[in-house]
Amino acid sequence: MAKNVVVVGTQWGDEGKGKIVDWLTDHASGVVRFQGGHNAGHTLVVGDKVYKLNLVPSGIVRDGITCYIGNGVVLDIHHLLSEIEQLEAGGLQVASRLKISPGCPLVLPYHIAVDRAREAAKCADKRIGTTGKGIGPTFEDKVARRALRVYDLFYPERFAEKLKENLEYHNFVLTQYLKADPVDYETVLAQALADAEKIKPMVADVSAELNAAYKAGCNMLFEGAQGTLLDIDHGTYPFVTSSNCVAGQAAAGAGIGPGMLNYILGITKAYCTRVGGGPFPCELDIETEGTPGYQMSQVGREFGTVTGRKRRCGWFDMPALKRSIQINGITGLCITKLDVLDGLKELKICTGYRLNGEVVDLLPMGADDVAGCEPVFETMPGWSESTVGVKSHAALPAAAQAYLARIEALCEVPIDIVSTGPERDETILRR
Ligand code: 2SA
Ligand code: MG
Repeated sequence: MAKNVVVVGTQWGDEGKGKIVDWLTDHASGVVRFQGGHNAGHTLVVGDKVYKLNLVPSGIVRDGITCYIGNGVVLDIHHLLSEIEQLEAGGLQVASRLKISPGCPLVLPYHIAVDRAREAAKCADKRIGTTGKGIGPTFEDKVARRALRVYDLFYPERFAEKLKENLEYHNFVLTQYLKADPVDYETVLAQALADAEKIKPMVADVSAELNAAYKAGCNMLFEGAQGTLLDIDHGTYPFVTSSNCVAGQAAAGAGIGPGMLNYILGITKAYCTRVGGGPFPCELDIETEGTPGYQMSQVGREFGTVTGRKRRCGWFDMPALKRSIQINGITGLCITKLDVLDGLKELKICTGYRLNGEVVDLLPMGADDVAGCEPVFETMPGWSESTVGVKSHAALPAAAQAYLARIEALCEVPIDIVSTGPERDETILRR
């Protein structure tokens, strides 16, 4: 039987999922995206080339891997086409290896306009800090049952009619409610229909193909985007993205049964980052030179892949990880960017929060309670040696081994993989 692996971020995204998905492709025939959209930014380093992917699954950088975009992804086809064009200009074969579900809701220019106008209309502390890619408004359309989906593109008259209706609604919101400019119908229609012709050859029954591949014994990787704590249901609501980022979504967002998900790999950075608004209990100052937060930000190159924004940084947050393990049913963890902590005198692990006079060890639900959490820290010695590119557990400094062991003991899930650099071979497989 095939073994399907789901790779999810256990924090607020940018845990380094792309690199691990790439590393695991040696044992897979396909990589599947099942949620999010082009708000995702996955960075891959292959030799002297750096690839930044938004919609195309990370498997594309390796020959022979088929890539799937499942129905759970909201699709800006114009963005997808330019991403494909760029990757192909760099010498990769993309279009012939990419399969797109006809059920993906379309991100259209008015979603982007609404997303941006809505953020601009909010006062600073209420802003979600979205990527401005129209993700929220597209998922709203999906749930409101008015979204245009990929298959609509292939019936131009029907598409034109549905688009008109949709745009009337969105232009009303834009002009009357958000006091922003309307979006032009003819421009959107012409662009969408022109793009439709180009993506048509890539549209396939992803659900049927994945089911057939499973029966044929082909291993698939399900590549999560963003992170568990940005999940629309379980994250720090309302400071979340608009899709389910948890492992269970791999089934619904690709059109397979949950029994076909055999191993859930949780990617966890050795510290925490968050980009955008919302509560972040273990947050550190990242601006003052010489501080741990500054080191995380600079050495970790913590800047948004999509927006270039500085990511906020903080100490390892165990109550958040424990919640994440619970929601995803994590089988094993992969700790990434351990090397970023090299040289810090001491390290802190948040083991619980003080909340309303009690100490809790699980992230509470919703942004308001999370904002009220005061972290309780445990301090451990750091290490002075470099761990960059270390390839075996035994070669890690004793203090780094102790840090990993403490994380493992607190969360009660095995750390199966440790990543010590962006390159594929800078990885320790522990089991
Ligand atoms: P949105 O655009 O509606 O999904 O934004 C809602 C919140 O979700 C956060 N979000 C992300 N957080 C981390 N990484 C993401 N991808 C890019 C990256 C982000 C970037 O890989 O660096 O470039 O800024 C991502 N996508 C969405 C977002 O910050 C909001 O808090
Ligand atoms: Mg990212």
